Amino acid sequence: MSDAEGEFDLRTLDDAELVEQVHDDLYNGMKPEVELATRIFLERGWGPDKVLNDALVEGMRVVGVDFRDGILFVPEVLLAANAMKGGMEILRPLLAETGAEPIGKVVIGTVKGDIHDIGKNLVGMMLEGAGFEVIDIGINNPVEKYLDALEQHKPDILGMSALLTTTMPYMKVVIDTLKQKNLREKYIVLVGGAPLNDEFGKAVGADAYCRDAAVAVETAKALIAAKRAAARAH
Ligand code: B1M
Repeated sequence: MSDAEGEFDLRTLDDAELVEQVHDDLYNGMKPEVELATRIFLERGWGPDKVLNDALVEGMRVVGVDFRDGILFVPEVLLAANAMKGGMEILRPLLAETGAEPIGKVVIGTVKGDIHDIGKNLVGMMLEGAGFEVIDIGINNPVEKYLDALEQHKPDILGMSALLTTTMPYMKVVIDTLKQKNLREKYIVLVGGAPLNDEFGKAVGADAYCRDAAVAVETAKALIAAKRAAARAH
C-alpha cells in the first residue's frame, strides 16, 4: 500500500476514488501525483479526452471556485496550474495523434496583459489532434506580435484567448487593427476564454466565440470548410 515516501499507492484506488484523488492532488499542486494518476488512467484504458475532462479540467474548475472565493491565492493556484500542465503534457501526444495532412493552420495566443494559458494550450492541443497545424505565440501578446505571426505563418485562423474581464477588450484592438490594415477578411478569427460569450464575440467583430476546446475544433473545421467552399464558388 505504501510507496517510498510513505504515501499510499494511487494504483490501489478504483477509478472513482482516483478521480477524487487527482482533484485533491491538483488542488494541492502535487505535480508528480497528478502525472502518475494521468498515466494510471491511460493504463486503465481511459481515452485521453476523458482523462483531460473528468480528471484535470474538473479539478481545475474546483480550484477556480476557491480562487474566486478567496480560499486559494495566486501561489497555490500557480502550483495547481503547474500540476495541471504536467498531466496535460502526458496527454498532448495522444490528443495530437494524427497522421493526416494538416487541414488548416492556426495562430493562437493570449492577449496583452493576460498570462493565463492553460485553456489556450488545451485548445491548441485539441486543434492539433483534429489535424490542424498550430502555431502558439504564448501569452501577453500585443497587437504587433499577432500581426508578425500572421505575416510570418499565413494561417487560415487567428485564435485569441483572454481570461480576464480587463483583458478581453483587447481582442477588439487586434481585430480593429486587422480591419485598418485591410487584413481582416484574410483570416477566420476565433475568440475564447471563460469571461467571454457569443454576444461579446460578435461585438468585437470575431467570426465566432468558442465556449471550450471541443467547440473551438468544431467551429474551426466548419468555418474553414465554408471559407474554402466560398472560394471555390468564385
Ligand atoms: Co487567474 N483569474 N488571475 N490565474 N485564474 C481567473 C481567470 C478568475 C476567473 C479567478 C476567479 O476570480 N474566480 C479571475 C478573473 C476574474 C475576472 O476577470 N472576471 C482571475 C484573476 C482575478 C487573476 C489575477 C488578476 C489574480 C491576481 O493577481 N490577483 C491574476 C491575473 C494575471 C494576469 O493574467 N495578468 C491571475 C493569475 C492566475 C495564475 C497565474 C495564478 C493562474 C494562471 C496560470 C496559467 O494559466 N499558466 C490563474 C488561474 C489558473 C486561474 C483559474 C483558477 C483557472 C483558469 C484555467 O486554467 N482554467 C481561473 C478561474 C476560472 O477560470 N474558473 C482564473 C482551466 C481552462 C481549461 O479553462 O481557461 O476557461 P479556460 O479555457 C477553456 C475555455 O475558456 C476555452 O477553451 C478552454 C478549454 O476548454 N478557451 C478558448 C480559452 N481560450 C480559448 C481560445 C480560443 C478558443 C477557446 O481560441 C480560439
